[in-house]
Amino acid sequence: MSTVYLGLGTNLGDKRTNMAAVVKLLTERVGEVLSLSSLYETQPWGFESENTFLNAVIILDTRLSPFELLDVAKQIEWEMGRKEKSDDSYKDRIIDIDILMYEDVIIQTDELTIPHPLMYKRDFVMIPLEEAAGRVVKGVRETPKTP
Ligand code: PH2
Ligand code: MG
Ligand code: MG
Repeated sequence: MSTVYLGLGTNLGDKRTNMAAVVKLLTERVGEVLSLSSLYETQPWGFESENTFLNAVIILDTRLSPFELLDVAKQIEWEMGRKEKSDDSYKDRIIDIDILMYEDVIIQTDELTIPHPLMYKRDFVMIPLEEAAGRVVKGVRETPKTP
């Protein structure tokens, strides 16, 4: 079993519904959820859009390899209706699933770079990551404190 940290983002359509759908599909196809951050409303970073984002970080245990996980993530994005071509420019999207970290694995290929090379620069990743990771101690699920 490997622990994987995923960044989730959506800024089109019913964003809360998109988040609920992606969490369900990840649970079914990737593995058990160890932790899920709150949903954060964020301004578009790195491009102009009138559509704000919802962002979150989810931590799961998985039996998938990093490249199997990448394929599953792309497949879920596709099934949820993400149709824009992936070129270098950022665009509005129904759902984005980014692999932030996978155990302590380092991968640098054209297809996949882990850890995610821009994660440290992005508050919309680091703030939910801190929240979600703070609840996971060596893969043991902890009950979040009630507010
Ligand atoms: N994703 C991007 C580019 N900019 N901005 C916000 N607020 N949230 C995102 O998830 C996001 C972004 C590229 O994937
Ligand atoms: Mg992204
Ligand atoms: Mg992406």
